[in-house]
Amino acid sequence: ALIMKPQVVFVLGGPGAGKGTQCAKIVEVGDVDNYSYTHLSAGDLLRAERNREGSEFGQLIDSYIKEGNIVPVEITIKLLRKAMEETMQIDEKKFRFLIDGFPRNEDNFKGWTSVMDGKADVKFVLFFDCSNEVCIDRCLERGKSSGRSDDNRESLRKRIQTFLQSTRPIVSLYEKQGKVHTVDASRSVDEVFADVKAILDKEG
Ligand code: UP5
Ligand code: MG
Repeated sequence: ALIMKPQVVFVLGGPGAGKGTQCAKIVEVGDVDNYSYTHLSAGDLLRAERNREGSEFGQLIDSYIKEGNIVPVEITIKLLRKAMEETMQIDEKKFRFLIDGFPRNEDNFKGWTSVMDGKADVKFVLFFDCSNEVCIDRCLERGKSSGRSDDNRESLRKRIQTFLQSTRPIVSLYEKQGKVHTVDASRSVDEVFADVKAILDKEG
């Protein structure tokens, strides 16, 4: 069978901007409206690898996440590639991916380019723009029940700093390529999704 080249949308935004929430909604409407995306959260994949018995990277991932630092790209790319390949093996029509929370810095960007250039197409970037205050409030609120080791004030301070210093420049880089759709993510889930849906209706 002809294996399609993965079509990728990178989903970026600060901690708590709503990347995961909006990706879940995109997947939900997928069948009805014809864009059937598979959601891959780089953070979720890293947390699963951290928790996997026998993982050689467990300790490293754990400390990086707590400190709000960005895990070396070799590890993240390996997990993303594996997830994409497994998805397409099960169903070859599932070649559209929302890659949530990646690439977060230059190391990620260069790693993706060197490994995936020609193997996957980056269609565009969905950027959820949200003030630091709103981001922090949402994560602290979620922290009451999320069990996430980084939903506390100290980790959040570092996550925000990492976002501004390392991830924002990557968004700018894609902006220069005309590939970014920015959405005001400080509004309600449904208001944000209305914009997201309009973008997807246009871009496919
Ligand atoms: N919520 C969502 N939308 C809302 C809205 N419009 N109005 C009101 N509330 C809203 O949402 C966060 C919370 O806000 C939820 O409680 C939600 O109900 C509510 P969510 O959709 O989870 O936001 P999201 O942007 O996904 O936030 P998340 O915390 O997942 O973002 P991060 O980017 O910080 O976390 P991620 O899991 O991507 O990464 C975690 C860590 O992993 C990183 O800090 C890093 O250490 C590591 N990492 C890497 O090293 N490399 C990678 O490539 C990826 C991650
Ligand atoms: Mg998330």
